[in-house]
Amino acid sequence: APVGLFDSGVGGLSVWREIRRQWPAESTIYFADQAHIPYGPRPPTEILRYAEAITVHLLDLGCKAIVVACNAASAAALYALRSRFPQIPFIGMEPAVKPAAKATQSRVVGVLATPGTLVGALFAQTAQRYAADVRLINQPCPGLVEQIEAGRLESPDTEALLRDLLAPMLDAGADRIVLACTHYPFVAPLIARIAGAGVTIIDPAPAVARQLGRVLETRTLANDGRGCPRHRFLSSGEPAHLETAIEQLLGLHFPAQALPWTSEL
Ligand code: DGN
Repeated sequence: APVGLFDSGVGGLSVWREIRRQWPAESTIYFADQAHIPYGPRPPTEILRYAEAITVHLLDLGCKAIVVACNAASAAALYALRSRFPQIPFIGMEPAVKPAAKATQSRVVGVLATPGTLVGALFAQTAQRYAADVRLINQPCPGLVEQIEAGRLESPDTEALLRDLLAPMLDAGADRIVLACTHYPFVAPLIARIAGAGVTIIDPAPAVARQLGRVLETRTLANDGRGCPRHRFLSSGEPAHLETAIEQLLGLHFPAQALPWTSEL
């Protein structure tokens, strides 16, 4: 059975890439809710409604576990999904403040996220745990998801936007930058260039993929490696857009299918 993943758009592909690297025997179904992107500015109740509908669909397609490959959706919906669908495990995104707080030398950590993630209870809990040890500079990044969806990873306007967004944390002496939105790893090279040597960027995708592996092992759901893994890509928006993104962001060619059902939500 496949592992299901979903995101508002192409960001979760940064998590998909890591899952495929760590667990090459697993089949996957990736759902991009591009009809409703961006999730960031939407109320949590609305995001939860989409997340539940997507979960029902992924269950219909036979998924054995679901990775909520979106920080905004994890913040808005993870606990509710776990209690509403107890029959399967959910793995969510958590801002990687812990490894950053452990490793920082300057005791200043920057966090980049969409506005919704930073005001959510999930983030408040995480932030509070480390508040005594490190100074967290939380930076909402309106507009950055849109640039990445449009494939503008290295363009001058994306660079200008990022320079503005990074200035406060760099001025404050941050030596760790946490990417708390799954879209952002695709601009990590640009962030690294702006931040310069001495600043480490932390992408939680490898840890999330490891966590998925532990969950599959514990529940004896891991694929035995027989048979050929299959990967499907679905979009509630424009499938051609998803195909182009897969090619541009991952250098892979996969067909994507349209799913019109979300227009009924
Ligand atoms: N990739 C989503 C996240 O990790 O939060 C982006 C949220 C959005 O759609 N703005």
